[in-house]
Amino acid sequence: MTTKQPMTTAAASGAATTPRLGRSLVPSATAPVRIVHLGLGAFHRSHQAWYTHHAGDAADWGIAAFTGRRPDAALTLAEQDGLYTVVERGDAGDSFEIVSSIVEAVDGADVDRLAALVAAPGTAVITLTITEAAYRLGTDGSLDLAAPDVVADLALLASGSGQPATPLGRLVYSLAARRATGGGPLAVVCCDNLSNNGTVARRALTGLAAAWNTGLAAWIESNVSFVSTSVDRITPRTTPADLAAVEEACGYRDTSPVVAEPFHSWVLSGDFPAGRPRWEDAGAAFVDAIEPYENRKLWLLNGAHSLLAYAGQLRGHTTVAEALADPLCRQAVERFWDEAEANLPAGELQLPAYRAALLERFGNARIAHHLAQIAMDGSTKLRMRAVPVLLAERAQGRSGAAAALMIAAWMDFAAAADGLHDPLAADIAAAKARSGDQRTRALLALVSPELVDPAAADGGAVVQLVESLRGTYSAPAVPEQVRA
Ligand code: CS2
Repeated sequence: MTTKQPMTTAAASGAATTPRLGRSLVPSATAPVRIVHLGLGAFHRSHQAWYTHHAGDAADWGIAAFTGRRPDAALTLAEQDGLYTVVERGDAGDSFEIVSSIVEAVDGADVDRLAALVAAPGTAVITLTITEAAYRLGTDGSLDLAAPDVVADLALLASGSGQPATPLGRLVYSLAARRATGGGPLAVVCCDNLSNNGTVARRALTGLAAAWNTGLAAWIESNVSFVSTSVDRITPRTTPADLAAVEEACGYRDTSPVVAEPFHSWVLSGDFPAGRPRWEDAGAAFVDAIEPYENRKLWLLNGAHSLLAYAGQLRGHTTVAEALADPLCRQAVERFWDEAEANLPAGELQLPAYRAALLERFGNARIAHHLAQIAMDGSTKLRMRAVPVLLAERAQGRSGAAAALMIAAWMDFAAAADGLHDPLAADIAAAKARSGDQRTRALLALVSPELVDPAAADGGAVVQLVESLRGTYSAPAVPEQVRA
């Protein structure tokens, strides 16, 4: 076990009451807020906040981070002046480091504070980890203006009688404040696992703004730069044992540590009209064409995650490492990777090395990455992770059976699950009430209408393929199509 942070005097002297982490215990400068973040959770803290902490100019770049639905994460972090420990958990042991880039942790419901900070001329960057489902993408890829929470936010914005409740609504409201005060251009950096995530964020925000105030939509178009990124660092949920490990190793009490694998990657593409931290000092890469990197990560890492989440849970596993150790799950992952790899440019992406590294990262049994956490919001995730590979394979005359198996496993999981966590939970429940291939067709249409398009050359064939793969993980072996 290594500790990057020196032991505090309390730990060294063995004092009876362990002190709480905070800036008076571990003095650290408080950088001015220049980044506003929406979605204060473990991943933001192990990734963007960690990169900002490690930027050479970190002293100039403080983050004000807002929670999503609940205030809890902001309250506990605020009690520690924004400081928290990153526990880097490798195969060989843990190392501990205090991250100090978050200088303000705020309840997301405090929309006045969000608007004030977004409007402040010093604010240059807005980062987002609001989850894939929060972009409320309709199946045609644009903002679903009929989604009930979008409708409710629009009514509030139009009447001026209250403040919006969704992250997109709150951001649009805050950008209106920036426009009103002449705060000038800035960058919105989407860090959610969506392909073309900058474009998705642009569409969602301008779509919402246009439905409220066309002048604001035009202002966003000309003043907000949408940066696309591919983000990567496996960050499981923190457990009580992690809190105890930090206390024992570091000699202070931290109620908000975050555990992450040693690996981290951040690829970005886009402009920063008001500047940005030197994230490259911490290893971030700035590229012109991001799509191949996004697809490599979304398909190979996230796609395998979703496959393991559904197949693995159906086979009684709890974590990624456990599921990967099951030969049936491992075989399905390799088959899916073969299909994905056939649709990625070779060479620069170093796919064999990337796959080998993934096997090692997933196999890190010290990281208890729960399949139930990954399984959430399946309808949105499969649209990014399985559908493009399935369509690309079929366009080339191949079956796409391994990608189809991921979708079939999701359907079996959804059939067995009570209280599915999914933005389309009600539609999924309605589709589940049907039978046979009508049920499969209805569920497929929720993931992507393209899969059931009667005009497609092989219209109907995908339905039959997926239907034939249902029940694979309650059967003794992987079916013929998925073998070689
Ligand atoms: C996971 C991701 O929960 C999920 O859907 O696939 O959170 C994954 O762990 C990260 O993208 C890794 O960078």
